[in-house]
Order: sequence, then structure tokens, then C-alpha cells
Amino acid sequence: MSDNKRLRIAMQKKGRLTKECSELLKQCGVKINWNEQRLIAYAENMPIEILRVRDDDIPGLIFDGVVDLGIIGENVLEEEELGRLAAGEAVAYKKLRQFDFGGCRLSLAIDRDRAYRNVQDFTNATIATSYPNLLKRYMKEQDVPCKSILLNGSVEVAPSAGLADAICDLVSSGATLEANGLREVEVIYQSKACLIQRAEPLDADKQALVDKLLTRIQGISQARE
Ligand code: PRT
Ligand code: ZN
Repeated sequence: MSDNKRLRIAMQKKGRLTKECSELLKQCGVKINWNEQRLIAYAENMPIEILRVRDDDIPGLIFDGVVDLGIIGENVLEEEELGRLAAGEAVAYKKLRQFDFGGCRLSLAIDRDRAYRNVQDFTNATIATSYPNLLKRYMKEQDVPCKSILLNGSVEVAPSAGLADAICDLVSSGATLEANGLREVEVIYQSKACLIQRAEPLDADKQALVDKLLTRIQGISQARE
């Protein structure tokens, strides 16, 4: 185990949130010795360590109290939360703030050439997605019975491969849907990256450090406005 006097922050090792997360830490004045190979990176000037992991692992690390803070897409956070709740597990964490990066939407998309009127058109459809819990919640709210199949990659090829009638996937520019002959018909969830803290109280020194970071983050976003 590493030194538990250090504030432990989880961020995505390699992906769409990585650059902005390291930029944010830098702007907060946290000087980190990044080593590509290492799971843990240490700050030189503050009692902070950075755990670099797959984004999917971050909500669980916070829910289980293994790390103190995490930066994660709300889509992944809420999907994991719904999954745990469905399994009868309690979930607790604090959302400290939403960022203005990592923005995307989770949408339902169908074949470009298919007619579409409204969400009822998905009645009894088979929908490929990496977000079965968010999809299930939305379809339940809409009172539309459907079936989801879980794909953790290549979701957008499922309709043309004959695996599903539709997809429910993340969209930002829409270019991926377009390239696969798909049309976005319903936005079911809007997401941005956010900062979360474990529910269990931190000791006073760690909490003071979190408060200091939050003040700096606030200052950074105000300077941008
Ligand atoms: O390896 P690891 O598991 O950590 O990474 P990952 O591959 O699961 O995640 P990554 O890096 O792709 O995305 C991390 C987070 O970025 C997501 O959970 C979202 O919160 C956020 N984000 C923002 C996006 C997008 N925009 C996005 N466009 N995540 C994924 N996409 C994908 C989408 O799935 C689709 O394949 O990009 C494609 C669509 O993009 P457009 O621009 O063509 O519409
Ligand atoms: Zn992931």
C-alpha cells in the first residue's frame, strides 16, 4: 500500500479525459512527475498521488473508498451507480463539481434510411449499447419495452452486422454515426466530466487540501469566463 497520508486522486490513464485532467492538475499548481509506465504518479510539491486507471474503474474506486477523489465522465459514473443499485448494493459519493470538458451525449440511433416517428418505434427493438443501465432507465421512463445487448466496442456496426435494430452510444460530433450510415433520433443523457469524492469523511489535512484544490479550480473556471 502507498502512503495513505497523501490525497489519492484517480484519473483516466489514456483516453479522451487524460489531457484535460493533467492540464487541470497543472493549472491547480500540482507538479507531477509523470512516468508513462507507472500506475501511480506523485506530486512533488503537495501530498498528492495520482492513480492512472481505465475510466470504467474510477466510479468503483470511489464507491469502495479506495481513492479520495476521481475525475470521470458522468455517463460512466451513473452507469456504474445504476449497475450497483440494480445488484442491491448501496452507493455513496459526493459530486464536487462538473467540468466543462468531456462533453458528449448518449443517444439512440437507427439506420439512416429507416422511418422514425417517436420513441415508441423502439417497442420490442434490440438495441446494442455499452450503457445498458442508462438505456434501461430511459426506456422504463418512456414506458417502452425493449431488449439491450451489451457491446463494449464497435457498437456502431451492430445494425449493419445484423446484431441489433438500433444502437445507444455516445456521440459528440456525430461523425461516427454518419460514417456508419446511422441517424441520431433521441438524446437520452447529456454528460460532462466531473469531480467526485468518496463518501467517507477525509481527515482534516486531506479535506483542507481538497478545499484548496476546489478553490483553485473555481478560480480557473472564472478566469475562463
Ligand atoms: O481505456 P478507457 O476505458 O479508459 O477509455 P474508453 O475508451 O472507455 O473511453 P474514452 O477515452 O473513449 O472516453 C472517455 C470519456 O470521454 C467517455 O466516457 C465520455 O465521458 C467522454 N467522451 C466525450 C466520449 C466522447 N466524447 C466520444 N465521442 N467518449 C467516447 N466517444 C466516442 C463514442 O463512443 C463514439 O465511438 O467517440 C465516438 C463518437 O464521436 P463523434 O465525434 O464521431 O460523434
Ligand atoms: Zn472505458
